[in-house]
Amino acid sequence: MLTGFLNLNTMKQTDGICGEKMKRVLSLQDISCFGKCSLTLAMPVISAMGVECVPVPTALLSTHTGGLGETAFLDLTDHVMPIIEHFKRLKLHFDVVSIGYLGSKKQIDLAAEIIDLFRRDGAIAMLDPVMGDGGSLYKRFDMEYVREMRSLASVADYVLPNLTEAALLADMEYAGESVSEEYLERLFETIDESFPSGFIVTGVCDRSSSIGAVFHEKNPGRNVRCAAKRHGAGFHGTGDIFAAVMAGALAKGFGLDEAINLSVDFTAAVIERTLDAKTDERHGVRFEECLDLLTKSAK
Ligand code: PXL
Repeated sequence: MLTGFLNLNTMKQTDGICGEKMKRVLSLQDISCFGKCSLTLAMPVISAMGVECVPVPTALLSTHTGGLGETAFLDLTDHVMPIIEHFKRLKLHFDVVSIGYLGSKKQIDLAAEIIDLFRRDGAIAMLDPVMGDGGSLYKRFDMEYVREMRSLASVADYVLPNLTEAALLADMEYAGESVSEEYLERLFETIDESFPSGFIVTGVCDRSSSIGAVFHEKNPGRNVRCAAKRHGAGFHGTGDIFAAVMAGALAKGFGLDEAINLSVDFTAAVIERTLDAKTDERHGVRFEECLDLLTKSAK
């Protein structure tokens, strides 16, 4: 007989009954075993910020689909709603619902339903509309998928596309990573007309040697840039790192500027560490050695 442990049978299954509430993020995306992306980044990154990350895996893959060969793939679409229904029975509260890589129209529809369910209780809905990079769509996606993603983007509070995804969502041409102010003006004008959500566009370079995120503030109308030193190297999973830090920061109640700055700075630190370590681009980023920075700055 164990003594000194909580009696689990007498604990009521309602949220927050056991003491001080922790901020909590629901992270809906795939789990790829090797290659460091989606949930294998979101869970440690959000945890390092002192925020609970509750994963809801949409699929299980051996690796990401970015150049490591044929993946083993298990679709978990049919398991998502039973998990969510259990959470609802437990009356779990989420501060942020964060949506990452999805794989089908059915998963996009599920994501919209989950946003609707938890936003009623005050959750912030954040979407990383993962579809492509460098002007091309990732494997497995097509223009029909882009149209579906547009409808999901219109129900999120914040959308975090890179320039490729922003161009696809806005139905504009992709103009590379170093875009002019005039291009950004046009992009945000189209976005503002088509989406009620706030867009934070990532991976934007300027003429000097910096890279970062741009957010369009509607009132007063201006583009806010948060930038860090540019190293000219791209690593798989940096968009997922950015999104994970954003989710943790929004859950903690950081202001938008503060959340974006933290996400840009942490992503830049991780890229710098990965470059120093001369890591294979496909093997992902050396974020583990930078987590202490995040824990300190997310206090
Ligand atoms: O990093 C985005 C991502 C997430 N999950 C899977 C991917 C990718 C990008 O290629 O393939 C499975």
